[in-house]
Amino acid sequence: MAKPSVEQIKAESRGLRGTIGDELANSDRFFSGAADKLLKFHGIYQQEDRDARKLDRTADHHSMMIRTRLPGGQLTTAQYIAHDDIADKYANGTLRITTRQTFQFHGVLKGELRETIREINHAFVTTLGACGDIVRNVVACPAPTADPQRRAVQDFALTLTEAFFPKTNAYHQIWVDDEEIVDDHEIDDPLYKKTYLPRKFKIAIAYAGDNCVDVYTNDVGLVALFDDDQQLIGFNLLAGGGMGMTHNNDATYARLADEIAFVTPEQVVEAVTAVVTIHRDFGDRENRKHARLKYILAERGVQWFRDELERRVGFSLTPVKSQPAFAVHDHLGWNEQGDGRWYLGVHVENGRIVDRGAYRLRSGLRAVIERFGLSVRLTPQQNLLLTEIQAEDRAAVDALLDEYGIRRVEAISNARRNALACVALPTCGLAITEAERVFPRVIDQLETTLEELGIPDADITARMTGCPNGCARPYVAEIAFVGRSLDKYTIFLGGSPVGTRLARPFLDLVPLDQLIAALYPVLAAYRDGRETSEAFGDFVMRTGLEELRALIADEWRTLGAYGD
Ligand code: SRM
Ligand code: SF4
Repeated sequence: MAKPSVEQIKAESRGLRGTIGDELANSDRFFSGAADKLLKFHGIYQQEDRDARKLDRTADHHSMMIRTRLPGGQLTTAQYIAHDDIADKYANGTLRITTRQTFQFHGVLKGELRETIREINHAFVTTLGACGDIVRNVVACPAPTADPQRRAVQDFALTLTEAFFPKTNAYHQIWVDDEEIVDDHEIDDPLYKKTYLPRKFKIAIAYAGDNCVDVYTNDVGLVALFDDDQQLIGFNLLAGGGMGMTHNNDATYARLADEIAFVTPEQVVEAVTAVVTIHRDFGDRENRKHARLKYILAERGVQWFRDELERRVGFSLTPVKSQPAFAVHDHLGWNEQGDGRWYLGVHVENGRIVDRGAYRLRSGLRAVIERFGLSVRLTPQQNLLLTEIQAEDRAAVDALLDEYGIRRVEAISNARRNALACVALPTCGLAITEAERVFPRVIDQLETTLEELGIPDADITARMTGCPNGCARPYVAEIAFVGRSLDKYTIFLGGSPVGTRLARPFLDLVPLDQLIAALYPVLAAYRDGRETSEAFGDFVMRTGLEELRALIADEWRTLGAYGD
């Protein structure tokens, strides 16, 4: 019998129930294929430990990844501590900050899944809608601010989260309540209906002038605009961004969002809802690789999209307003909140909060958060902000972090500070190569090379992913290493330092241990040929990829240029 399609599974799921409840009660270590698809809507991915599988193919290595949903990356002290407790109690002893300001737990066993989700909910955090064909965690610039106008912008992350929350009671019945699981889902979700969206849908909110959220890579990006008196006037609405692509498949591609319209704060929820319904109604439900909103924009055109959007909202669309040029602030180090209090941005390499030898990041963060009762914000660069710190506590916070060997951002090179890598092996089922586990060593090599070239402070953004899906948003980086085949990567170059231009394929099939060596001549050319304060990505595009490729050692050039 043919396997049911995802569309069929959703349609027949009775409000995302499927067989999850029944299967939770059996003693199998994993869920069936159909339940597996629905679990994603509940924030759960069934995975296999690929290291363990390599060593022993006869044993079962299934476990679950759980993603909590944290709009704008915000957590209270108690919520952070609850996450930290769960990491030991049910998961693999680490917490993983994601590129969309959420936390992931890895290694949770099926038998403990219900307890885990229940404890997450007891901390007033949900996992519902963290994954699946639905609006995902809404990302927003995390910088805490006392300014009410700027805070209002961050509050839209919560407003939009509520607007797009799925209307099913299955989640609570299965995971949280002690009630019997009953199929009482007779009313279709008015927004998502029976089949939800054709694919995932992502929203990010940026302040004008700070693209720390990579706003152009989202299905919907909102850029908050202020007048001369710093009053919020509204948002430029962008649509149709996305990173995912497949090697050797030209029908798939990374795309930056188009600028669609300016909307006032009163119009923004209605406008974004209308965009979500355009995706719902026009997205491809046959081919999941072609189902993101970006393909609708690319194929039907911006004018068609604006007309359709205007038809669906109760107001006339206004053209986008001019906005200041973007920079990217990672919000690391000590910063003032504007109310006499401070926040401290702590660098977390590739988002993995773990104790390693003398570098006891996990214990140290817990200690400082508990001792000073701090709230936390996760950043889209996989870092963490400790917030609401009284001025008089700053020295004590520093001293406590020192005790745990936690490096201050000033001690970290720009190359490392800017780097992002996705999870990849051993948990990600789609990984072709390593990313998170090897990227620190690649950055070591990049640091050494930049030092040798006499430009140790070069402010270059490099990202790595274990496959072309783009989870660390590699295609907007100045340098991207994208997993291509066993231990080999495609190198992309030329994204803008502020996330407003896509990188282009440069070299293909470069082995992991040669990534930086292969780029050495390009980095040297940058040192010699850059204009004053010219960013690396801008230098690459001004010089031209062909000219730079001519500098590359023959052994890499003869491999052929990917995508040309
Ligand atoms: Fe992602 C799938 C991890 C951000 C594009 N992503 C996956 C899965 C769930 C693998 C799977 O489907 O089996 C990965 C789980 C790995 C693991 O073991 O934990 C995974 N994605 C991640 C995270 C954890 C990367 C990280 O290191 O931080 C990020 C979680 C975000 C969150 O909290 O919600 C993550 N993923 C992204 C981003 C970046 C973003 O959204 O800002 C992208 C590119 C933007 C976009 O969506 O276009 C992204 N992930 C994908 C895709 C490609 C989608 C496409 O349109 O083609 C897949 C594959 C899929 O969906 O079939 C994917
Ligand atoms: Fe997995 Fe690929 Fe995403 Fe990395 S980019 S987490 S390898 S799906």
